[in-house]
Amino acid sequence: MAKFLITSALPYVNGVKHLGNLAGSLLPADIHARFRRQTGHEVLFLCGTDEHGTPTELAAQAAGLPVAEYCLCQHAIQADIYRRFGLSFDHFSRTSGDANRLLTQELFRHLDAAGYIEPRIIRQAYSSTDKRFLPDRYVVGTCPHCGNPNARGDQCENCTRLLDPDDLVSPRSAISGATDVEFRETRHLFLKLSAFEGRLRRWIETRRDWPALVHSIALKWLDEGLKDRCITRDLTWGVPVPKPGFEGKVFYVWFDAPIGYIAAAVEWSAAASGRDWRAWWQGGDDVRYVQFLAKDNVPFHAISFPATILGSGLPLKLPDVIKGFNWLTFEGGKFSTSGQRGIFTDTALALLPADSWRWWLAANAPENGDADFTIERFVDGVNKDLADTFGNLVNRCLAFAAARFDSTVPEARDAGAAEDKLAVELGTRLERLRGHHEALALRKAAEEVRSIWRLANAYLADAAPWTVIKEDRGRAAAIVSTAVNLVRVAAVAGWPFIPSAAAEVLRSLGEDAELVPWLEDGKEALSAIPAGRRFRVPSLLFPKVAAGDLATAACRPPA
Ligand code: B3M
Ligand code: ZN
Repeated sequence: MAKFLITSALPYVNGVKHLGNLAGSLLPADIHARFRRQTGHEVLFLCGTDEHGTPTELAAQAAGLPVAEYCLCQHAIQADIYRRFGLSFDHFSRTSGDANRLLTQELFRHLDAAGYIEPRIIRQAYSSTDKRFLPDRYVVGTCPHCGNPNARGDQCENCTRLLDPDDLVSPRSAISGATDVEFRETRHLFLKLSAFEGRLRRWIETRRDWPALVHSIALKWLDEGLKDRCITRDLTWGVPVPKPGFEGKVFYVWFDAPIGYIAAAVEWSAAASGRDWRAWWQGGDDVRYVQFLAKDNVPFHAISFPATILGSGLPLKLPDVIKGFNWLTFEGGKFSTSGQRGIFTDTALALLPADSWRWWLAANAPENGDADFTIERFVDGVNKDLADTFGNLVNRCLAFAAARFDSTVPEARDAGAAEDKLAVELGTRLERLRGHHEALALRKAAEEVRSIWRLANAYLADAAPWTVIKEDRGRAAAIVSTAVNLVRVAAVAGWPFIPSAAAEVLRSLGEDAELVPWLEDGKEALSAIPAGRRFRVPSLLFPKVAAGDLATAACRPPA
């Protein structure tokens, strides 16, 4: 059975992330990790905070803290939020840790020895007002490709193109706003990306199972021709460049950040005996590596990180699938961290259970196009799916069963045609659900879960045990037994999406809520809980939400 190495893009450490960040990598990765564990696969699910680079330095500066202290504290805040969101990482790492420093330097040495690193003199933005070089995000200006007036020195968020600071029109300092930006000569190291064009093209062209979005972004890059990339910076915070003549410089954040995926496995491995990171990162075809990330991260994952790995000559895995996401927008506009626009993960948790957010964001994931979050659609969606469908099934069924069958699963001797038909239908749906998960089709998987919940409700409504029991207690017992099993099926199928509510339901049924094995067969699924098992009715799982409850959701003090 294949092992699954799963990574989510590493969120920048610079402040609490918004729901768009959750929806576009962290959450889908968690849902897939949970599904694979459910189906009996060995899973290593890794993530961590991306702590280097100018965004971090700028944020630390704004917070008035030394950057290392700022990172330590912000890492802890994010780790806690993700734990409360039920993100089941095997390890949540930090790119500023020793493991990543050592690995980054090692990969660099291999690349250098293989001739893929070249020193070049470049012109770097320098501000006399600030008395310093202004790499990457320290300089902002107008994008030469799309005209976005707030493009950053490393990338335009609007058109996703990677930039060099001197591509910007009318550059200005992000620190002081100074426009006295001049370009001074400084010596830096370049990764010869152009040398990998052929190999990357052959590799990417065979990846027919990648989402079209990812495939086309990667191919567009290749079609435009790969430019060698400067991988060092005139900064002090970062991984030091281990090469004479480059003392005092550090690697560019996008050089060391993806190496953080490997470093996370190294740390995970070191934390307990019997773990070997090599069995994952140097594994053969028995390991499938799936990456989850937003579309602006695709070039780094499909082009520059693979080039780093290929060029190092080390036997490290390339991703088997890159699952890229579009944008989640907020009430018709952009979620924005800098503008503090939208709903942020900490606020979300203070307002509603994690599962409510998880469900809606997965069911409406920006998978095949951008998706818009509105309070109205959110409230409508979670009320219908979680309160009226899943929650109603659990409560209606278990409350009736508890009252009329003494909180004990009855015998199902009088099951008949209705249950046979249900079993067939359920079997088909479970198989479809599995297929959607395997295809990383998140929205379709959520849709199928919803259909299973609806099927269960429809069965209960049609079979009407509350009427039948007046004349035929045996038949009512069969219906109730089936329905209690359906509640279990609803929880097991929903578990990757709403893990804590599902676990609560399973516990109330006397089931193991830690290990939630997949259901293979409809008939078996309907008779899994033995007659005589005691159960309890869980307290209300999803109270109805009113738009007014969320009135404060998007209120954030300006950053
Ligand atoms: N921190 C970018 C982002 O959150 C970045 C991902 C790194 S993955 C190695 O958009
Ligand atoms: Zn642009």
